[in-house]
Amino acid sequence: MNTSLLYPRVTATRRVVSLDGMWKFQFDPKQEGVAAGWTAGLPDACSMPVPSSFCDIFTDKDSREYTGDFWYETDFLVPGEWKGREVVIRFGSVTHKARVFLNGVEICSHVGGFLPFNAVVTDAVKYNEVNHLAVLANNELSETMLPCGLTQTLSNGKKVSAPYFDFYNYAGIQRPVKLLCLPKESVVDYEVKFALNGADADVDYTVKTTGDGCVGVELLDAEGKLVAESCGKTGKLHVKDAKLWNVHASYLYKIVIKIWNGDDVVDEYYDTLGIRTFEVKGDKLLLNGKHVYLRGFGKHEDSDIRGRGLDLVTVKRDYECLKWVGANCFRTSHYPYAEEMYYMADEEGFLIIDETTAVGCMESTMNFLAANQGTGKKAGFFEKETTPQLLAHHREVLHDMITRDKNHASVIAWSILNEPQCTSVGTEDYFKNLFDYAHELDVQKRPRTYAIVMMSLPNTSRGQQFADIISLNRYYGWYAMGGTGIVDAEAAFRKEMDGWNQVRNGRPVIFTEYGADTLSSEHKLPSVMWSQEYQNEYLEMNNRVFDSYDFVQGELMWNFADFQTTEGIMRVNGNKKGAFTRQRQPKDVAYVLKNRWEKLPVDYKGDK
Ligand code: BDP
Repeated sequence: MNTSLLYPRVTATRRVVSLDGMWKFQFDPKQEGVAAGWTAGLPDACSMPVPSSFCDIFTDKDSREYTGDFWYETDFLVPGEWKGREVVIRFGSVTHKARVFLNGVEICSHVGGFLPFNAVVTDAVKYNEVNHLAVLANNELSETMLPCGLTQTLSNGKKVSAPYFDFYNYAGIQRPVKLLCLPKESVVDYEVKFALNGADADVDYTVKTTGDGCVGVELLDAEGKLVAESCGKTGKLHVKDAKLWNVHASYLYKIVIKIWNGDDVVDEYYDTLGIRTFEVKGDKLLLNGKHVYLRGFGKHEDSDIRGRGLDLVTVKRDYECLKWVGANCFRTSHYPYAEEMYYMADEEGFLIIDETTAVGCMESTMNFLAANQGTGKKAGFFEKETTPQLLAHHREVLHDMITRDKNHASVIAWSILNEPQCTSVGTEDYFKNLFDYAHELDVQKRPRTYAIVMMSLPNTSRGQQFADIISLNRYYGWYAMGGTGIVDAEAAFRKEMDGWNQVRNGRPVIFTEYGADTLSSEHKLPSVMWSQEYQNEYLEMNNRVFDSYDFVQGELMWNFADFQTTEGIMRVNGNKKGAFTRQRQPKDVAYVLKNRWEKLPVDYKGDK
């Protein structure tokens, strides 16, 4: 089984063919497809673009809200020259579950909707002939997989999703599908860690392959000139006068990994590589040993009609907006994003806090959008009978996220959960298991964090002890003490911050969320909540608080752009806390942010 999560590349030894385009699609509410032979052909299919979420493409509510099994199918040809090599279909993501059938034979299954997986079809494909690919997907939510939620049944028998989280449960084949031809002996993975010695740098690498062939590794500079080389599955590349990767000043080397058999190259893989170090030292964040203050947003993969489907135009526009507003960082709330996002961050010099899909690990009033979940009384999310199952899945997600993303210069920290219920005893075992695992998986030992919910306070949070960076999601002046109450909100906020100072044990605090819903259509003097004026005032109050505490080392506003959520009385066709509209146009607050962030030195609050 080829489990390589390397980004697909065409090289002298590898071929990649895109399978994206118009596929066929059909809902399967009665789960009859497998028994009825739909793997050979869908009886009543419509066209559906891949990649995309299917939801917002439809004009009827039943289709948009469809919850249950659904099918995709397409045909493709495998060139005869590929015989004797490894043939793999690589899915960027299928949300949330998938079973893959080739020419009627089940090849593999996968759980988790935001990371890639491979279907190895070497023995199932017909060469120089048309092959039939069918994917049976499912978008139901549960408490044993991530993100957490429920699947409910309406009185008319239709299933609906009840997410424990605040974003629309978009589903489908949301990222590219690629057909790969690989050598039988191939590079499966590589990892790097860096040490800076004066002007030079050492790159320690480890390469994993499927065989015993000799491994050679070369490092080329941006002009393609060889600057270091080494051989063996582990080794060191010594780079003289290394050009370091930096915020808004990226420098990317190219690492080329080859497997040799005598003079023949058996496999070749390459990747871009930024040399940098990142660490938490005392309450400071150090990039290449120099202090950096984070500014930016929590984001979503979310855009009109496409839903969460990868849209490169949106990806590019987002980076243009991020640069314009003076941001240097974002969190991939609340799931690992498409790889193209990370490669652009490497290129543009942005810092990423990479988050797993662990959102909704709580039953409380915060789950206001999930019908029947707003009791506010339940506790002990990590003490259920089903917790071991959830933990096993969470470990898989963490494993695959770190495996996929560890070599990106842009990725500076792992966010292991967002707003979990973390005040009961069971939290500790659950957290320890995952925080330890993250360190085990990451050779760079990047800092680990999780976003701490409002109700989890310095004296009640049992999870914060495991974090290398304390990340707070706080809404003083919005969910608590909004409007004229903002004066009290500021006082309460400061009181809580004094509390964190008592328990932080020298660690830095960053804000992974703060924000106020704002309709881009609303202006009001004096301000009222939901008006653009109020969002500005809310922000100014928050900024005052951030500026008064030196241990606050970053501010990531919620959210970069307005985004779609489940409908409900708390949301006006989605969450409107964006600095930009869903169409990526600035609200007034974007200018307030720009004005602040462009003036804040990179090393704001660093040692003088
Ligand atoms: C936090 C969540 C985030 C929500 C946000 C909000 O982490 O997903 O969208 O609050 O309410 O609870 O806007």
